[in-house]
Amino acid sequence: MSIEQLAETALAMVAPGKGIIAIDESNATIKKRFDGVGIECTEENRRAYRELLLATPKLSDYISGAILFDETIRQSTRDGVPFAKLMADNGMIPGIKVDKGTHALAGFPGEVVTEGLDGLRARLEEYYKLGARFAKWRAVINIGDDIPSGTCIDANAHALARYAALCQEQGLVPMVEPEVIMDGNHDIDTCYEVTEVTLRSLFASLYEQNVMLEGTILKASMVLPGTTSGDDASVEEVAAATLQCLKSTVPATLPGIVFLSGGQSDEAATAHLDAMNRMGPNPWPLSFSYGRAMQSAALKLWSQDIARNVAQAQATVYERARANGLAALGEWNKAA
Ligand code: 5MM
Repeated sequence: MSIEQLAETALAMVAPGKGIIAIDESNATIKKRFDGVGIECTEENRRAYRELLLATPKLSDYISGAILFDETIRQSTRDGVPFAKLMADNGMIPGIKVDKGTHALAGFPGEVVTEGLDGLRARLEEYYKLGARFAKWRAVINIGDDIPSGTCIDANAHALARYAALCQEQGLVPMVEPEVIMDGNHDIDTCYEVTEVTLRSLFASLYEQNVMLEGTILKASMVLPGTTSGDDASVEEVAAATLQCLKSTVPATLPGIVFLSGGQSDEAATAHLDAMNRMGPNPWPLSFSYGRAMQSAALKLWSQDIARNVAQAQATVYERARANGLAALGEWNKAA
């Protein structure tokens, strides 16, 4: 796969006013989400829910692609259209989560490393055949007493870079996601420092592994005070700190940065993205790859009557996509 083709896909993922919907919850995570609203976590309910999301009318107005889970990329609509085909037919790029989740980092209590490199080349080859054109791997960095350690940050960066190199070899754009977790009583400056060190380590590893940045997308967390810190940061403070941190660590050759929502409210996730884009021009397009901040409202609505509420839930997905698409341009109007 040529770098030009990878770069073309990467640029399409962050096309002006468009972002990604993350629906790559593993079965354990989607069970938690379904349990929260009283939906039984059967394979058919997971399929029906993912169909609802992907078949939302005119979703591609604001959505360039979706990250799927292994089970989902093998599933089809009720009428038998494979989800990857449904997406491609509607102008959206299929993506696939390829990490195998986080595991305790031996010797470092409280810290985790993401696994999944063994056999990855063959899995990527299969996902490409199934229609995927980008992949995602998420590393988790926790903040707490004396953590994160440099060892944890570097181990995760190394795995992300090895994954990214394999993706490019197999023709998939790697979305690299080092998530600095919001939980904890740390202040916003600590989150800034941890995010800065994490991104420095990541880009050093990507360079060492010969990853072409022109064919790579960063999925970043925002710089926020810890959820139990009792601190409040204004929308402008979060946006300014996040932008400053990214500008001092992320090369301008990267085609784009998309954010995760990480447990922020729907409105906060949209407002922060909007503020960052209003503060531009920035070196790269800044867009979204939200999971919860794209889905929560729709899931709640659907759960009230899964047979009858499909269209209503889809209207909610469209509304969230529209708000975030406008925020990706710095044109979101809270009141509208
Ligand atoms: C959708 O959730 C993804 C994680 O799933 P597992 O924990 O089951 O592997 C997650 O990587 C997600 O893509 C990102 O964190 C963005 O989602 P949020 O909800 O943080 O925007």
